[in-house]
Amino acid sequence: MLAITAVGLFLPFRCAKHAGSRLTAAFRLVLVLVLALSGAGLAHAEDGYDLWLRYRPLPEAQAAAYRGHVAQLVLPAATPRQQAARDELLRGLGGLLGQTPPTSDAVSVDGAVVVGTPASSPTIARLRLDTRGLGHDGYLIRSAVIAGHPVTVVAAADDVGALYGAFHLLRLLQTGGSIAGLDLRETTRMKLRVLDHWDDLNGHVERGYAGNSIWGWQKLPDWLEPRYTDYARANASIGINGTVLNNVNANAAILTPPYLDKVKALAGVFRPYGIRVYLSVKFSAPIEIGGLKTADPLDPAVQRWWRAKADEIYALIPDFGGFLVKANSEGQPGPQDYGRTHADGANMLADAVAPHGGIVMWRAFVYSQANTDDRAKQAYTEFKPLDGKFRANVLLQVKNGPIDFQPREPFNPLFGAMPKTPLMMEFQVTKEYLGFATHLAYLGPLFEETLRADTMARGKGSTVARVIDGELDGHALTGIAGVANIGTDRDWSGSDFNQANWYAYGRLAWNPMLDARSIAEEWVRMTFSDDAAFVKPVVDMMMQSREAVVDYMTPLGLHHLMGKGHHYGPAPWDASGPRADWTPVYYHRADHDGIGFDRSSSGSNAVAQYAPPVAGTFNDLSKIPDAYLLWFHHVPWNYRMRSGRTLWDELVVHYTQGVDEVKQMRATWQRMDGRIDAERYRKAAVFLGIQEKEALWWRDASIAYFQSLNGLPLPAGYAPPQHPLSYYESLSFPFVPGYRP
Ligand code: GCW
Repeated sequence: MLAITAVGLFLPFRCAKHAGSRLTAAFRLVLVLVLALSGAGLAHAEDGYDLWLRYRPLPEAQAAAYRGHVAQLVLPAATPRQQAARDELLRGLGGLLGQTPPTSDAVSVDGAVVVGTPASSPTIARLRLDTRGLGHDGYLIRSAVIAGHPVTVVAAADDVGALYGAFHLLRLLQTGGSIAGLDLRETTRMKLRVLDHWDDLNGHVERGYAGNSIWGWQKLPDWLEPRYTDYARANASIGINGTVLNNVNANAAILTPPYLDKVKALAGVFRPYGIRVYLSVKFSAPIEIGGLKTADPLDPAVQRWWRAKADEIYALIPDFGGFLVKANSEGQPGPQDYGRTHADGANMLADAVAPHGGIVMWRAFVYSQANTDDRAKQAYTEFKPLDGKFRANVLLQVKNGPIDFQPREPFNPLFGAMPKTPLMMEFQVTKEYLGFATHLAYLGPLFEETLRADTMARGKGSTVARVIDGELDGHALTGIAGVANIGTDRDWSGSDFNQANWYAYGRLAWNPMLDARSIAEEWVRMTFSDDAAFVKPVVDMMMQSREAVVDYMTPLGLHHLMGKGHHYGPAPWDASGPRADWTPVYYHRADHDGIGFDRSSSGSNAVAQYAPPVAGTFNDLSKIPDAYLLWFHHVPWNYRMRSGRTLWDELVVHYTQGVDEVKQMRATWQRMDGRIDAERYRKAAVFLGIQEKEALWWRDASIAYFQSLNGLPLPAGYAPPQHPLSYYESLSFPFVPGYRP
């Protein structure tokens, strides 16, 4: 019965969209029964699993126009990587156009698609295309004529470039792009484009809101979930070429032989897709699993242990990527436990993997309870003096902002401050601080804002993007990491809209200069619908969504006001232990008279960590953008804002606006009912409802608390909080997902 109801509900949308026609009621009923009996309706439900690689049939007119351009596939399939490109094209073209083109060794018809490298494809070799300068990953897509036949050529210097080119060609078809007269050249400057999984060996995902870890450690190495291959396809489609399998709060067991066998099995699944595996390592592993008494990086026995461990790993996985390390931060062991520096620790590991071409990603997310200085300053204080002291195969992995993935932070002052060290960006794709799974918050604008921020370190135009892509200081080793939002949920990311953050991260990793709006557009067309009446309003809604979160959670530069530990919901009142720099009151510093963290030259002087022109702007109340005001300044509640309002009124306006923005998003989405499948429509609609409730909770709890300090009335026309402050303070959340106590 259930199946029949479900199929009956979904059909009108699916038919209207795919067949472009209305079916008679009788015919529909017959179809409902047939589908319900066969179960096919449910099997093909739009449950988000297919991500942006859905390859559903294009409208017939469009498909017909494309078919003439993809009448034959001329491509090698001698290696697993070539096979992957071939399989994807067959799957994609078959799905989009309703028929798979025949494959052949040579062009024999108009409209052939020729894919490969000069080494893999004699046809490509004969074209004598200039594939120099494409690197391993780059590719050309060109319209050409071969043996009198118009063809489309996807050429690269390396098989992985050809695979990326194949995905690009499919993207053109999925987004309604023209595939005539093509002359595209794509390269990337970002060498390492990595997803960091914060997955524990017991299946829990730290800050994961999409179910458990997708790695089935217990069944590995024997059982290879089909999902692993789909994961690799999705990543390859956006150019991600590395995956760190385990949490930076690492368990040393990952380095033991049974686990390394499992890692090897996963590496084997990912290899055809150009993805290398990396592991997070625990600095104390030589003690925990090596039987040594110390993990001192200058101890020869410790060095030998790591070298042997690296040799063991590379014997199993010759293309293993290297190590990611969180050391001396939030309770993790590290070189400072032995009076050594972060450089000593990183270099010891770098020496172990160097003979195999491996790298070390050493995290700069380091701050200490013992240090009473402003937490925002501590990473810079720690690492800036180490510039030039790291081995050539070490990257310093720096979070986008100086605190911790907040809805808005200024860029991290380390960008631009360490010219002799390759700095790797670390973004968070999982929404630890932006509403978990349910809030619709498209992170493209957040990523873009950071990448385009001008550090002014080497004069105007020294953007963060140019720091990390190596251009500014001439680094060839470059990288970017995103903390993954992937789990066992059928839709991978906890919501369909969260998939856009995975997608946007990958696209920006490939090219940090892409703009967030175009990426959103591409994603919407591939994921939901190419219908202009859907794409425009939904992209507008996505583009507005992150600012809405900033407004209802942490406007005007406020930050870190969430509940301790679980990070779900507001707790600006919290002043409890165990350490000050984990409490909201440390960050907002509000009292009866004013609010904000004074990081100006009269306060902690964190501004001085930025290049002088940037520091000058942040330090000066008349110049600082409103968005960063309370990050850098402590001001009275009656401080006069540019709008003419007092700071207090302005805060209330922003909080309220945040809630209103979510209401608008809901209204926009309601207008989309019927334009996409009912399953995904409904899920997003319900999630937006949750978001509205929680946005109001953030607003009301924040206003109630700050009002309890300043005793000021709300501006006219603004509703008081729904509940007294004591109600918000009484809420507790011991079981939220992703929590690490
Ligand atoms: O954002 C904080 C998280 C921790 C995380 C830490 C880090 C992996 O709350 O869960 O631990 O940052 O980035 O190391």
